Amino acid sequence: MDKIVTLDEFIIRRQKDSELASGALTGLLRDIGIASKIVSREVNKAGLLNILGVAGSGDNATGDTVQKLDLYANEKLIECLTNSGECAGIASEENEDFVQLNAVTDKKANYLVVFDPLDGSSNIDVNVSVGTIFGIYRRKSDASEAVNLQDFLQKGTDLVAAGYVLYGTSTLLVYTTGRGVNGFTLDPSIGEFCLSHRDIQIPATGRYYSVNQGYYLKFDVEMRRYIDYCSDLNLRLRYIGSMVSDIHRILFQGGIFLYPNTRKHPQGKLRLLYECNPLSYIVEQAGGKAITAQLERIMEIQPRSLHQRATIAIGSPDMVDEMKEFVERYNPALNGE
Ligand code: AHM
Ligand code: MG
Repeated sequence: MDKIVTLDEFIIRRQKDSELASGALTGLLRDIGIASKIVSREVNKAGLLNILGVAGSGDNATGDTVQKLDLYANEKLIECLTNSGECAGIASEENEDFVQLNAVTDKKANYLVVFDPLDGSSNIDVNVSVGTIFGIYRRKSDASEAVNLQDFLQKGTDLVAAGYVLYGTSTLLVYTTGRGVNGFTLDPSIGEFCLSHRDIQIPATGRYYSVNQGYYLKFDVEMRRYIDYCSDLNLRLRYIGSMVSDIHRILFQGGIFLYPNTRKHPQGKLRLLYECNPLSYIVEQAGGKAITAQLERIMEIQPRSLHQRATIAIGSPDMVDEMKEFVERYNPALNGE
């Protein structure tokens, strides 16, 4: 049997042979790992809490307030990131503004973490997988000053690490620091994330496409043409409504995930900072591609606000290229019509 490599061991080993990965980054990844173990435990208990809780009152049987899981996950991440003193501030999908973290040590913190604490949380009540998505940046401002908005408005190409945690049939943490993508499965019996998927490579093409086809009539003509093409090819449509799960399938089995502009969401629905950028970094590191429905590389978009949305087409490189060809061929604006 192969020797078990825990997440901690792996990141410490990587730290030794990489210029980029400082001890601080190692500490941050470890903090996120700890927070996600706690969240994983609560996600697994969620069904039970619903049974024991008094419906609608917000209290469980013992009188404790039952907190919404996405807010709970948000708090746990902030708490764990505060503890090590390596994180100067966070921006979260759950907070309107960024949050300056006052380190419990007097260390100067040089990193910022952006995250969606529990993506797809509307799926929790029906026992469908959800996930945490995170990205880590080096701060631009001086470590002796307070963090500012510009620190957080960095492009995806500035990410120093990104990852996701999938709370599914098992809990899996997948991350990159720009040197490939590796996956770790939580072994609940020892409470450790153990290396289970080394150097993940996305297939060049695949049999799956993932889009909310219910919005078909609200998509632009070129996107409808591309979706018709996928359907003509008899590709398998899979849409969980939980982006981490959909992207996870595509990362391993190949395919394309689309969230284009609709009439309700003319800029797309998904958030650039918390969802699109970190997942694009991972997919690109695994050999895939990620662009907007307007064909801009996601990672090169200059963010203008914290909660900015983006359209996205992400996945196997050949499929994203094919989608691009459809847009170039059928987008009236690109054809001078
Ligand atoms: P959330 O951050 O509010 O959970 O929304 C993000 C989720 C993604 O996980 C998923 O891909 C998408 O919203 C589904 O949206 P829709 O129901 O419009 O298809
Ligand atoms: Mg989300």
